[in-house]
Amino acid sequence: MRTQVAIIGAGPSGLLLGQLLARAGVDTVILERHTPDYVLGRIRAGVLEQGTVETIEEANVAGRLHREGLVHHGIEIAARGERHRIDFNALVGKSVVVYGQTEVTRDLMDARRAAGAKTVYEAEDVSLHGFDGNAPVVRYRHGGLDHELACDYIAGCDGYHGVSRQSVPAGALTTHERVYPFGWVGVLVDQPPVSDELIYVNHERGFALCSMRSHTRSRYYVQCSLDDRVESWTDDRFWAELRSRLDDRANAKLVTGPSIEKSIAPLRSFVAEPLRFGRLLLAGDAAHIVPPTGAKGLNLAASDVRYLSRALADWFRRGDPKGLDTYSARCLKRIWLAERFSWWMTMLLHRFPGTDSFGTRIQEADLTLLFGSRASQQSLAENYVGLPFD
Ligand code: RFL
Ligand code: PHB
Repeated sequence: MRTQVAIIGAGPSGLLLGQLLARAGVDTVILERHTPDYVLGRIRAGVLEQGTVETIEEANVAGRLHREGLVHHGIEIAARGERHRIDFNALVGKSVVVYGQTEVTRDLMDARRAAGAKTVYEAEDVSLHGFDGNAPVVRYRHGGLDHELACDYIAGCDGYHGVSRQSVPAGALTTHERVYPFGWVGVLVDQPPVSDELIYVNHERGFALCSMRSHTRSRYYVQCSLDDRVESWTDDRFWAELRSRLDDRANAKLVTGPSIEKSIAPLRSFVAEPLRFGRLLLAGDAAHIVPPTGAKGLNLAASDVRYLSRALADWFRRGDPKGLDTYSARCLKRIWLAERFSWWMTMLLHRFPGTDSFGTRIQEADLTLLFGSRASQQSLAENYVGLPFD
């Protein structure tokens, strides 16, 4: 089999890239390790920046997003018994859209199927070869048989644990990492959200977040210990812990119920540089991870894919290598800005086990600055809604 771009991974990065390239007339094959149901079963991000929405529009898959997505003009930050609204409209004249990653992925899967583009699900033992030359090849097993996919470029969209980044020779890659001493336990529930907007909570018992997927489906998180097991978080324990971290007004609105999904995510910051190795290009979580506090993971993936789709289209249509040559540097500029913001939101809102009095006072000063300074609120708003593309 032969294609122009072999895409490894059918998460949001791989599917969005496939759709943008299809619209540019570039042929792709996606190889995905899991089944479509497995991919759709992972409950992850919920907030889309305007730039992400525009990229999804460019891929022509924004119909349901515009019908069902909830436009949010601000968020609330709760700390020290007060709730402060960060008014995106007033501060930066922009908004975000709440629409789950699951739904984005489903829309992209449907569009890919409708376009007749090939996706091989349950592709095993994917291995990447020859990307340092002109004729890369991807080998994999499917249905008990060995297969070979020849291509012009390989897009590594296979997430943090994928094979693409691991295929780069040691020494060609520089990595930067921060592991945080806690995780988030998240619950999805078919009950209306406590508020029209997201509430981020800094509480002495730890961080909490009230988010949503629709007017009837809520997503809640609480900071948990790194060695917690999901089985030890019964629904009753989760609701009691969440209640203990929310203010009276939020608690009066909280409707609990049986969880329809529950999972624990560790928090990590990670960047691998550069994003290009000859004819292998990394995008999304394959190249970088942010802690979810700033809602940047999916948006950053979409930002890589926006640059990559244009770079590949320019190459295949006009033989213009400029986009591919500058791909890594352009992505990394945005990646580091999102890494900084996600790290800062994480430091601001969590309780760090073992932090000394200096660390505690600095966090308090950061909250005082945010609540008292329009400039500080504007900086948060500017980053949260998404920095401009160059
Ligand atoms: P994904 O979504 O991980 O998709 C990668 C795909 O590649 C497949 N794959 C392989 N396929 C073939 N061969 C192999 N060897 C393969 N290895 C892996 C995988 O099965 C998968 O289908 O990466 P992508 O597309 O770059 O998308 C990135 C986003 O998913 C990610 O940034 C966000 O979901 C991050 N994230 C969150 N972001 C937010 O903005 N808000 C959140 O609340 C939020 N919660 C989360 C998250 C990420 C989590 N992870 C990674 C565990 C919660 C969790 C639990
Ligand atoms: C979510 O709805 O899952 C969500 C929203 C905002 C975040 C993280 C997660 O910062």
